[in-house]
Amino acid sequence: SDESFIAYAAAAPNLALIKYWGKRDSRLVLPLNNSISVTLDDQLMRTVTMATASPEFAEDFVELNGKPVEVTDRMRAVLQSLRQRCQRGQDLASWKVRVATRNSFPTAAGLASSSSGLCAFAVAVARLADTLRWLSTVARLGSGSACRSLFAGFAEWSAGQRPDGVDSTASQLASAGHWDLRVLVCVVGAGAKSAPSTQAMARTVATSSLLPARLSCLPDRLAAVREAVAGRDFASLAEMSMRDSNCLHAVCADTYPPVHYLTDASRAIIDFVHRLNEASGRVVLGYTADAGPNVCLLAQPADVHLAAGCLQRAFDIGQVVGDLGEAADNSKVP
Ligand code: 2P0
Repeated sequence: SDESFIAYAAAAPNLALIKYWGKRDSRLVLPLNNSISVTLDDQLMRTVTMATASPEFAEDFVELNGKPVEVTDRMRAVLQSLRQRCQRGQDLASWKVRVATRNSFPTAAGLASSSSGLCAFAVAVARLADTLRWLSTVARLGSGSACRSLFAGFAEWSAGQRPDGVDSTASQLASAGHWDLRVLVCVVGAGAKSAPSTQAMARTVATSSLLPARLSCLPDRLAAVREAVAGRDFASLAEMSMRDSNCLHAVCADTYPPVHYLTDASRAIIDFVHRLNEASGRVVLGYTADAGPNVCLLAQPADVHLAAGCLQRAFDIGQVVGDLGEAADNSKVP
């Protein structure tokens, strides 16, 4: 109809180098700790979203890759917060919205689809409502990690201190062009992840006695990552990322009942990275893994060829690393 509004948005997944794991407020999606991520190049992995508002729609409706999906409470929270802030007048604020979204990569396989998915959702609907203020807060309501995907390059999400969460926002640490890094996504399993991260992290907060130890060492680790980014210190960035990934999965194992994301195949890649670095006498690769079995490797551009060759010799590619160089993404971090 002539009266409808339409808006588009695109976002790329981000890879957490210092992980977000645990909330202090689940309704407002307020985290226990700051996290730092790097947003992947959107040429290789991205979510594209179209949002439409019309007085003719009876219900809010969301589809992912062409199929209708449940409109979750988190999506409703994003829609509600934007309806309240809508700059286009009372009509649009009461109209129902249709959101069509498409990922260029596997959904829910631990490849951070929630970060780009809910980021693009928030941006598209914010454009409909014609209000880009408070975008970080709105994206966060959709999914915590989504607020980091608002930025290219390196981003830090500050936990904040206020109970209402207005200071729990993301900001850019360094632009996309600041540092040319590469990420090799080792696709170990493309199936759905074993435990949804929202539930798993709630269980960690409720049961893990190692979580406080993790939180107490994070300020130093965050400072080291900020410094490594500012000074383009690859060895330090890679070491901090590997340590934080190991720490996250240790806390997951300490959760009761335990949460297991890594598989033997994931661990074989992790052990391989340490052997390669030791044999090379320097840090050639770093790794980091999220709420799924896939392992992301960090490398400097000059080492990508060497690393890919060693990986291919070390593993049965079809079984362990997917099709490295084909199905697996060799994403250039902007
Ligand atoms: C991260 N993860 O920092 C961490 C590391 C997974 C492991 O953010 O409940 O889907 O929607 O805020 O953002 C995944 O958690 O969780 C995540 P919600 P989200 O990237």
